[in-house]
Order: sequence, then structure tokens, then C-alpha cells
Amino acid sequence: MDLELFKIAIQNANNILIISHVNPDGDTLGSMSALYQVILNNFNKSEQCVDMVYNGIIPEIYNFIPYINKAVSPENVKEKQYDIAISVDIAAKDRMGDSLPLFEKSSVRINIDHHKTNTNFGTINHVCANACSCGEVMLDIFKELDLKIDKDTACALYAAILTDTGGFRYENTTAQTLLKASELIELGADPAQISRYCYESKPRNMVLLHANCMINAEFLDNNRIAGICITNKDMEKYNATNDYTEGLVEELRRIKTTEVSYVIKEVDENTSKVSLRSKTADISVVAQVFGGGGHTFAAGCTIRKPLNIAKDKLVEEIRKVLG
Ligand SMILES: [Mn+2]
Repeated sequence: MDLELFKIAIQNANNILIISHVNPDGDTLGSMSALYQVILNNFNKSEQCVDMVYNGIIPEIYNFIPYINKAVSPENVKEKQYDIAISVDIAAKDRMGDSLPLFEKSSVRINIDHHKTNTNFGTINHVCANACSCGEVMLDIFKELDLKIDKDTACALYAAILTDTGGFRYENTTAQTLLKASELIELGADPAQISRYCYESKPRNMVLLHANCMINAEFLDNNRIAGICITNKDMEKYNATNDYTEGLVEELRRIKTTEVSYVIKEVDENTSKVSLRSKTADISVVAQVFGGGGHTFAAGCTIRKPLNIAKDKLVEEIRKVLG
């Protein structure tokens, strides 16, 4: 997109909505918070002009992200009409959940993302598939437009980059990623503190749920495939909210023999939600078979089948990409 046009669009708008994806993670929340702050700090807009929406639950660990407590659920703003709606870290429309109608009825619809499977659903699309995170895309936009990035904005962007690279460990970590993280530290982001918030602040029952899931994990095809099925009963046992399953699929991938890991979760009796991770095979292809998407080594989808049937269909598709 022409960034100058983006700037002018923001300048001329009376009300702006920023949309994060369902089951929000550090990247979508950090990017949303950073954009919110940059608009308020650089465009002479009042807080009433800019809204942030989230779907589902904001994981407790992300409460440290500056201004994230200002984000509301779409229900709270459903009567409003926005001049501009901006989606951040969202690959496809259905990832907006209940925020989608707000996006659809906005006159200007901007899509800022880094997923290679992005469907370019906006009236303006800014998708950088080479960026490690949407946070990195945001930082590039802010710098290109010479916008002020203060300490709180730097903190939000750092959280986005840190979490989407798995703590600077995944394939999407590049020299650029580290240079940008360094810049954010110069701007005031505190790496030790942010990493403590992101990685050492889990609720106790979340860790216990993970332990229970790991004990019951299933290993297939000479341990090349590792998977976990989670029922609503498991969730109830640990009084778990949806975000408690976060990180499990990465834990499975940590096993030396694992090539593809999956977590499949019962939503209701006919719907199952899938997270996929891989070390080598492109599992975004698997997610796309079921109408989902994502990255080469990290993807997700929803299968409209009961848990066990969905799992069998999923494993069948995984085997195809593993060869
Ligand atoms: Mn992301």
C-alpha cells in the first residue's frame, strides 16, 4: 500500500477501529496496542476516536501490554460506524470472529499482516510475508512515516516480535528481526521484563493441564507425528479457559523425533479446532485443506467434525505432506 495514503486516511478519519484476531496472541495484541498508541500520539486524535476490539479471551499473561485494557469486545461497539477499520495479524476474514461485521461496514478496510496465506480481503492490503510478525510490519510502517515511537509503543512491538518468533528461536527470526528488536530496546522496551511476562507468568492450572495432555499424547509413524486431543471434559477438570492450550503444540514439537505436531481441541460435538506445527514439511497446506491457513511451519484450521473423526482426517492429510 501507499503509506502516504495510509497516513492521510488516518488523518482524515473521525473514528478508527483496530481489530485483532480470535484467540488473540502476543503478535495481534502487541500490534493492535502499538497502532492505537501511534495514532493517539502522532495524529492529534482523542481516545474517543480510536477503538480496539478483541474476540474471546485476552490471555492473562498479555495484560502487561500497554493500553490493552482499553480493548473491548465487538458487542460493545456493534452500533458504531467507523471511517476506517484496520485488521492486524489476520490472514483471512473468518479470523475476525464477531468483529467481522464491523470491518465489513466500514468505508475503508485496511488489512495489515504477515501471513503468506493472506487472502487480501481489505480495500487496502499491506501484507509482508517476509516479516517475522505483524509487529515487525507495524514498526516498518511507523519508521517509514516518521512517526514517534515511545517506550510503551516499543514495549508492545517488542512483545509482538518476541512471541511470534518463539523468543527469537523460529525460522522467521532473521538478522532484520534482531536489528529491529535492538532498536526497540533502544526506544525503551525492557527485554528481561517482557520475557518474564510472556514466558514465566503462566497460571498454575495451565501448566497442570499441559502436563495432563503430554501424558496422554499420541505418537504415530515412528514418532514423526505427535498429537494431543483435548476434550471439553479435560478443560473443565482444570477450570481452563481457551487460551490455556497455548504453547502445547510447540511443546510436542520440542521432541527430537517430532516432524509434525498437532493439537486438536473439541469446540462442540461437531466442531474441532486444530493447531499445527512442523519442523520441515509445509503444514499450511494441511490447514488449507480444511479452510484454514497460516505459515509454513505454524498453521491452524477448524474442522466441522466430531473430535475423533476430525483427528483421523487430519492425520491423513499430515501423512500426505510428510511423504
Ligand atoms: Mn503473527
